[in-house]
Amino acid sequence: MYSVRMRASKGERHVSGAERIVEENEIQDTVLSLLDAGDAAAGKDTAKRLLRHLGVPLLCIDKAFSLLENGESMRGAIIMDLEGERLEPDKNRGIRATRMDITAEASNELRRLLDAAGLSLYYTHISEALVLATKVASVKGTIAELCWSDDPSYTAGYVASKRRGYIRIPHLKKEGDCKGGRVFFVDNIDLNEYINEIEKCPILVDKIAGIQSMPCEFFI
Ligand code: WAQ
Ligand code: MG
Repeated sequence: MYSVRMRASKGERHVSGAERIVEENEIQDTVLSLLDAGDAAAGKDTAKRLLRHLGVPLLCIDKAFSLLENGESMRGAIIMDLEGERLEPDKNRGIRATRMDITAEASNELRRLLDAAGLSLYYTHISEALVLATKVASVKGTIAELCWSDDPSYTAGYVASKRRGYIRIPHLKKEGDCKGGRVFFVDNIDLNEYINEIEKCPILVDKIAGIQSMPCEFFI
């Protein structure tokens, strides 16, 4: 395997660093992804615009970001209503979306599309997150989901919704930051029914609609 290391500095000042150990066929994608020492502030801005576009009030968006940026790590997700109230019964654990998977056929199609888009390195993360987000978006009462990983070396996240699909944002935090999490924004739900559906109803993803670039109106 190969060690790929990146360090960026301006004058004496360290700007960012990251490293991976990867297989030979992954070197090129890895170098590109490390060079893209992207701008988390711009990513957050894009995510906020998307959430506004989906009808999530600014108050909720600000609260959600502050919870994910500063909160303790949770096993599950925050449920937030459109007044900004947290509804999950256990605030330390959150609610866990479970009982979901993807068919072999849809999974192959996803792999083919990600390869073509130069995203094969992220296949596992994307596939897992896409399946989870598809389930969450399909449950009645979900307006949108905001997510980014708590893995310090994984900066990507997404805004997902039934209306606009899974919108991937490569940088929602800086390399090395171990804060992350998920917020399900909901409206008009019966809480017990909602939790029951998220946790207990099985969902099998059997079709991938496609991949496209983010509509430019969401960039700053
Ligand atoms: N149900 C609800 N919340 C969950 C679940 C679940 N099954 N699993 C994780 N979470 C919450 C929990 O608070 C974690 O700390 C947080 O989400 C992040 O989980 O490249 O890797 O597994 O397009 O670190 C998204 C971008 C990556 C993928 C998400 O999440 C891409 C990721 P992680
Ligand atoms: Mg994690």
